[in-house]
Amino acid sequence: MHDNNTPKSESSNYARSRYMRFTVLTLFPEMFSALLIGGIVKRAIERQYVSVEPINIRDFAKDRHHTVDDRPYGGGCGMVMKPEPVAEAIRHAKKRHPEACTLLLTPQGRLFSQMVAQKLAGYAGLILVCGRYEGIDERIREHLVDDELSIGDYVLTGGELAAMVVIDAVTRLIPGTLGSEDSAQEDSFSNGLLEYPQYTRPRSFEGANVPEVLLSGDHSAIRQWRRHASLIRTVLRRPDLLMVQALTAGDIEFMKKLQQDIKTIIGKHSTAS
Ligand code: 21W
Repeated sequence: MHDNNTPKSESSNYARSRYMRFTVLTLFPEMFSALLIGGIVKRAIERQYVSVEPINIRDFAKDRHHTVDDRPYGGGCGMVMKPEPVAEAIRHAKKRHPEACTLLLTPQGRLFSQMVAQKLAGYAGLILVCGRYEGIDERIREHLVDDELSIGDYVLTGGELAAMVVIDAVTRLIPGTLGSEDSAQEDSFSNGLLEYPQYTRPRSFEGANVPEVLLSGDHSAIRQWRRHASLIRTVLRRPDLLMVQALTAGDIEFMKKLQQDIKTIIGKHSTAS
């Protein structure tokens, strides 16, 4: 597919500090053409910030029928991916990219997160191994991969969509892949809070108005309103995030005021009833 082997030479663009090579080992390489349909990953590939090279594991099967699966030892339903073609495919990818980190996508893996994405963005290459059927022979995991990733507690039909999630999240952390107007630093999860609500024109939409402060031009008031909105959202929807988030003195003050307001309301309510 988009095997654009060479990054733009560093002399042609001194701002280009990093280049990421994704090599995907899969039985469904065609699935990865979805990344070329549109969006930031497509642009990053076109502008040669990243490359995505899907490699068909079946190409490494040696027998006449290119067999990649077999029945599980010990019995049970379904099929297991044979170790030999997967091992050959991994060795092939590692030989071409000795600096790459080899990751197995599996429901048993470490939970993928923004922090993991940031760490992965520091590698020069990632080799993403996607399983199908009931999984890959355990000896692959033991000897040929550096780490195992899951994207969440739900059951997919294979590792390919998970690999694309990793490619998407890591690509946008490569400097230059986001437009200048956008910054990965400002994302939710990067500051540890959920994002504040966003609005655009029209000012009034089906009777719902944009908050006045956002129209005020008072940038300090806007910054404070957004911070407060982020805090409220995070308290209500993801209090778990606040337990690890470093809150400022202003944040604590704001939340104390909220707490006081809630207490006042509850107090009035119980005296009234
Ligand atoms: C789903 C493979 C379920 C195997 C032992 C005994 C990669 C994934 C996947 C898949 C099983 C990720 C069994 C979140 C996911 C993935 C395919 C269960 C049956 N094993 N992140 N019986 N969710 N899924 N195998 O499903 O490959 S990352």
